Parts: sequence; structure tokens; C-alpha cells
Amino acid sequence: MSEPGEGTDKRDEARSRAGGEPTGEHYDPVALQEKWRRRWEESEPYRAGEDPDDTRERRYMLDMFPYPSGDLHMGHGEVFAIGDVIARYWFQRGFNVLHPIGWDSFGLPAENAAIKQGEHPATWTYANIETQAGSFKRYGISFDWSRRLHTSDPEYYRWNQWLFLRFFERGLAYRKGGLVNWCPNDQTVLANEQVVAGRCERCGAEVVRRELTQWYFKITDYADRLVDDMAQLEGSWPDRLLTMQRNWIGRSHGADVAFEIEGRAEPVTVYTTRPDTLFGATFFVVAVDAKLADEIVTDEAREAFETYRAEAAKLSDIERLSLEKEKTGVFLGRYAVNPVNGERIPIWAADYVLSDYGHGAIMAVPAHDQRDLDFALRFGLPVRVVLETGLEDPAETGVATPGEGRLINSGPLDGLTKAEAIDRIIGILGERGLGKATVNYRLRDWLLSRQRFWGTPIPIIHCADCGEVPVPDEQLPVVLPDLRGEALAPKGISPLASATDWVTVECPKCGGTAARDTDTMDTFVDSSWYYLRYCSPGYTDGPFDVERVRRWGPIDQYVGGIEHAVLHLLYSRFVTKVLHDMGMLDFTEPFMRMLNQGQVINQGRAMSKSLGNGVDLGKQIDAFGVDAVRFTMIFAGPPEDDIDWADVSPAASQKFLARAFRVMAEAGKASGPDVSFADGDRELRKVTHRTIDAVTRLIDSYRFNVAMARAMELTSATRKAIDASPGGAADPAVREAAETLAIVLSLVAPYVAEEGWERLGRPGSVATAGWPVADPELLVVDEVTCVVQVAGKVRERLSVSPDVSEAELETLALASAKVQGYLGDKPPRKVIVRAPKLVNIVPG
Ligand code: ANZ
Ligand code: ZN
Repeated sequence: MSEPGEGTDKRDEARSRAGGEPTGEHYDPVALQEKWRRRWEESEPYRAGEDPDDTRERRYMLDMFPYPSGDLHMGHGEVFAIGDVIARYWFQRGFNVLHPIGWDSFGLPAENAAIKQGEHPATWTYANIETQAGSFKRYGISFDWSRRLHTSDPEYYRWNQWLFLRFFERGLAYRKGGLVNWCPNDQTVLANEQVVAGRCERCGAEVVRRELTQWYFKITDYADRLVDDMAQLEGSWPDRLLTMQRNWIGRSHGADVAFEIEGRAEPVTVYTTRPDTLFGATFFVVAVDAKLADEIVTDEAREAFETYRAEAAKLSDIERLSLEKEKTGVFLGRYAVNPVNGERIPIWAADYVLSDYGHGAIMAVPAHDQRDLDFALRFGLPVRVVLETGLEDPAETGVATPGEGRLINSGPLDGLTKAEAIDRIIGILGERGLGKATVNYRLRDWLLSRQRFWGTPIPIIHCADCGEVPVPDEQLPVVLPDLRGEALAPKGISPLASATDWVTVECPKCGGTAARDTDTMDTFVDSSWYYLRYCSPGYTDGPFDVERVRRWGPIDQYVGGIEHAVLHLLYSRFVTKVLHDMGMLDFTEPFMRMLNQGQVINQGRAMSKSLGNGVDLGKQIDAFGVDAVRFTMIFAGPPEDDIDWADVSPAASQKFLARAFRVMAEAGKASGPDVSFADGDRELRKVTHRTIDAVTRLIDSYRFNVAMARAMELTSATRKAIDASPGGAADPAVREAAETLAIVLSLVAPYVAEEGWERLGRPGSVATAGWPVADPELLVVDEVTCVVQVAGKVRERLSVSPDVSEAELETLALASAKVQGYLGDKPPRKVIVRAPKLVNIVPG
């Protein structure tokens, strides 16, 4: 699968108006694309160095790998252009850069296409991969193509299976029965994370709950480390991303409190983050789908309870927890006893309490918890305020008061603050053996089995005598059977189950007849470690060569969409920690910096078929050339912002690149590369060096768009210098500016930069020309004199930079001791600033 697609190559050739080598100063993007693509393919300028003695600093730049859904789209065009600025900048800085590419090539769409076309999912998958690979090459991204991987290759997924077995050995992979999310359309289970507002993330069908036995990874064992290790990422990951990870893990500190249930021997424990409000508990709620509800409901209440339970089964967790949803529930006919005051409180069943969080039952404190209050008001239950917050009575306003305050109506807690009361009550409960401080997490174990074909088979054999038996390592990979077309149609069980020959195997333990597990892994398993494989592609002794990962890892910069803020990043962080614990990694976080790009939209809306506002990347490239499209993506705004394609102009980008190209070509014609820049015009040299200085800082701080604005200014200044006199182009300062331009543009518009570099007579690829360094002597800014008038008389002269801002100048003037002497204590009535020459102050 390693031969690149030919399609896009041909397209360039056919459209090349120059019909061969580009000559003259006419900018022909297609001719440049054709010429340089060939050369790059031969010279491989972006190959990462693997020589252990290579002393260059190593940098690992990674773009989230694509799913091969068709050809590349505008979103790819943007994100890969952004990642490429960083990678290419690092190449220029002289680092040994690893910038790999691969495909996340298992998944449902391939399977659905295969069913429709009566094909094998591989056909669709690998055809799309070839299309995308060809398009990436045309798009000129600085990948090290020698490391390419596809997760659907047996040589890759073999290591998913290997990892699964290591997890299994460590007790981190296990099977359990329970209620799971089921997509009736895709006929497969979904992880909680894949249910969005009660619907399947992929197809939008309403998700139902089903009782099934499934495989899980025990990510909850790592919950604390997943929270605590975020300290390493603070400041280098976007805050919003860290918040989303934190919320998903949902660590909370609270207490377990045991409540006596009348007529039941064992007390029932509830989890509360507010044990201080225990005296305000006026009723008790059990999750409607918890076993406890079924167990304690009285005969009289059973019928109503069962009807209600059937209704609630249709809702997703998100709907159940929604504050907007009207509260529902039934009285179970029984009472609990408040452990601190002996009060009898009624027990209800409701859907707003979840069976798999905490203990599946709560003490309800309506005065201080909004959901409890909504419920109390709906069903006429008492509301007792136990915290003096200074706000109005919740029973009157319908608004709970969850904040801080002093305790009231709470016996021994009266007068204490919230924090004091929490400590005190935990102490009291502890002495009596009725409670203790605890930590809870919202995070659930990672449900990884899927009932679909196009994924990694789970390497477990089920034997009637021996139970779950791991497939021995030397039998890996367990390769998918050859199923295609109708055989893949969803049937509620995995299609693999129908491949009887494949399923039936000898038990590795007892030799008896046994059956393979027929589920496949969630594709998030594939993407949870692929970044490690790139360090040693083709490695056969393990998922990756530990030594090589030690050299390259962790990833210095990861670029990808915010849609992966929770799932992919959390799973990758988890797997990294497990591999660290296995002694295979010397780091605990995989991605040291993270950049989330914005979206490419059109006319204010996300692009969609139904709106008819889609823009095709290939067509944009055909019309304007690769460089202009990439330039437009980068120039549109900061990388995190959305780009509205209706507001940008690839035609204008193309025009600019043509101007830049002419500057480089004319400079190259007028002088040779051996001139001394020091002999050049000082004013232009100053512009060049100020540009170098500014662009360096701008790229370092990800303000790529502003950096490109500076490149445009440099182009204009150079053009002016060329046109100023007949021999203008021969000025060494013009050459210096043009060479700088080629290097700066190489980050965004690699084709024109490469051609320009060649025209300038420089050998080798511009991609590794080396980043220029600004000469401090040429950065010195001239000063001008600014006159400060107070009441119309000149009172002060300030020496300032010619580009001082008005605000700065006003501050400087008012800070002058002389000026202050004339103003006295009164603030000035008016300050008129004409930067950089004049400040006029009207005293107060
Ligand atoms: C009494 C109380 C009083 C509560 C109060 C809050 C405010 P986090 O922070 O998300 O962990 N709770 C406990 N188990 C629950 C379950 N299975 N389903 C739904 N809600 C549950 O939230 C913990 C709080 O959520 C707990 O503290 C409990 O309500 C509720 F003024 O107990 B609290
Ligand atoms: Zn057996």
C-alpha cells in the first residue's frame, strides 16, 4: 500500500501552461507544483534523521492522522497547513524533525460502503488512502513518507492485540455485563463519550440502553493521575481543553454517609459533596434503574414504579441529568432514617439520580440543590434551609442556594462555616461508623468492544472449560476473516460471528474446541498509541522500539481539532501512562503542546451538503494553486479562529505570491549569491532585519497570520527599492530581502519559495536553508523629538521611537516631572496626542 496515487499528479501535468520548466518572471503555480513535487520525491528533504550520533536537537511534530473518508477536504487543508508551518520552521531552525503521516483506517463508514457495494471494506479504505496520499503530496506537506502507517494493516493492528493482552494480564482489560448505550442503526454499542445529547455521535440515531456483556479498559484506575499529570500541560495546552478533560474525569471530594432503611438489615450509603447540609435532607432518592429500587419498593407501589422505570429506560444520561427537564419520580412506599437526627424521610425513585454514579442513591437537600428543589416543589416535599446564605427562601423563589454561609437548623453544626461544618460532620459520622470522607469520579471505564467487522479482532478465545483464554503472542495477529458485502450487514451481533471457520479454534490451554471472541475494538484503541509507532515503523519485536521512542518522545507539538478534546486525548494519555508503568516509556504525558485549529466555514455556517455551501479543496487548488490556498488558510487569522471562506481571497493571495515571485526572480537575475549584504542599502536592510526579528517572534507565538503580513510588507519595500533606480535590483540589500522572503515564505508557500530560492542561485532546498538571524545593529530604532505643550507653551522635549503609540506617548508625557510641575495635583482636562511629534495638554 505504499505507492502514491497518480491522480493529482496527472491533473497538474495536464494544466501546466508552461509545458515544462517554468521560466521568466511569469508566476505559473501549476508548473512549479509539477517541477518541485518531482524533485522533492527524489531528494526527500523531510526525512527524519535516525543516526544516534546526530547531535541536532530533535523535534516531534504531529498532526492528528486523518480518517480516509474520501479526498482531503478544506478542514484538512487548514490543519495540515498550520502543522506544516511549525514543522517547516523547525527544519529551518536546524532541528532534526520528525513529521510523520498515517491513516486511522478502521471504522464504520468503510463497512457501510462495503455493504452497499458488495465489496470488502479494504477496497474502499485503501483506495481513499491513495487518493489522500496523492493529495497530500500535491499539497506539499513536509512529511517523512517513509514512516507511513495504516491502522487497518495486520502489521499495525497486531500490536493493538498485543497491547490488549498486556492490559488483560495487568487486570486492565476485563469483561462485564451491564447497561450499555446501543445504537439501533449502527447496531453496536457506544462508549458514553460517543453519545452526544442522547444520540449516536456517528449517525445521529437515538441511543437506547441495553443489557450486554462487553470488554472494558480500566481507565478509572488512572483517574487521579489523569487529573494530576495535567500540571505538566498547564500553559502549553489550551485552557479550555484542560477544563474539558478535568470535567470529563469529574473528580469531586465529598463524603459517604450511611442511611438506615426501615425494614432492611443493611444500611444504604449515599455519596454527597455537601455533608454539611445533612440536617437539610428531607427525602431520599434511589436511581430508578438501580437494583435497590426494585428491592425495596413496596407491593402497593410496585405497579407505578415499573411503569415509570420502563419510561425512564428510554432516556440518555444527559437527558436524565438535564436541569431543564421536568422532574419525574415515584414514591417507593418506604422510609430512610437520617443518621444525625433520626428523622424519617420518604424514599423516592427518580431518573435524575444515576445508578452508576456514587452509590446510585442520594440524600436530597432541596434548599441547597437545584435538582432536589425542583423535585421537592413538583411533589410537595418539605424544603428546609440549613445554610444562612443571605438569599431568599428557596421554597418561595424556586432557586436553590448552593453557596457558602453559616449553618442553621443543624444541631451541633449551628454557627459553623461550610468548610468547618464539613470537617465536623465527617468527624461525627466517623466516630459512629456512619460515614467517611471520599473521592468520586464521573469517569467510567472505557467500553472498547464493538459489534462490527472493520476493526481489530479482540485476541481472546472463549473456552467452556478454561474461560477467557488469551491468544498466545506468537499467534498474533488474529487477522480478520474475508467477509464482504451483505455478510457485513448489522445483525445485532458481530458479523464476525457468522465466519464459523474463523470463530472455531482450539483452546490454547486445554486443546478443546473453543470460540474466538467476535467483537472488534473501538478505533480509539488504534489512535491511542499510533504516535509511538511512527518512531520505528515496521518494527517487529513490539509495538515500538523503546530506544527510538526514548529519543523522539514525547511529542513536542500536536495539532488537531477540538472535537477530540475528550476522547482521543484522554485515551492516549491513559495508554501512555500504562506503557510508562510497563517500563516502555520514560514520559507520562504524550503531547507536550497542543494546538486546536478553528474550522473552515462558508457564509457564516459550517459547510454542509444540505446548505449547498461546500467548498472543494481540490477545486480551490486547481483554480489558485497550492501555495495560494495554503497562504489564504494561514493569512486568514490566528490558527485557533474559524475561517469563513466567503471572507477571504485566494485570488489576492495568488497575486501577492506572484509579486513575491517577481521580486525573487528579478533579484536573482540582477546579482549573484556571492555579494556582500553589508554593502547594501541600509534602509532596506533595516526593513529586512526588522522583519526577521518580528517574524521569528510571531512564529514562536503561533501568530502565523501576522508573520505573513510582515512578509507582505517586506515584499512591498523590496519592490520599491528595485523600482527606485535603474539598477535597483542589483543592490545587495535587495538580494538579502529576497532571500529572506524565500525562507519566510517557505513555511507557507513551499513551491514558490523553492523556485525563488533556485532563481536566487542558492543550492539545495529552501526548506533547509536555515533560519536567518537578525543583526542587532540593524534593529536599532531611530529616535525623534516629541514636543510637549502645557497650556500652549512648550515645557518638555521627549526622545521617542518613530512608531511610538499614542497611548504610550501620553503616558510618557504625563510621567515627566517637568510636566507634572506645571499641572499640579489636578488631572489634566484634555490631552491631545499627535504621535510621534506632539503632545498638547490642557490643564484641569
Ligand atoms: C447532597 C447535596 C446537597 C448535594 C447540596 C449537592 C448539593 P458531583 O460534584 O458531580 O460529584 N449525587 C450523588 N450521587 C448521585 C447520582 N448517582 N446521581 C445524581 N446525583 C448524584 O456531585 C455530587 C452530588 O451529586 C452529591 O452531593 C449528590 O447531591 C449528587 F446542597 O448530596 B449532593
Ligand atoms: Zn480450554
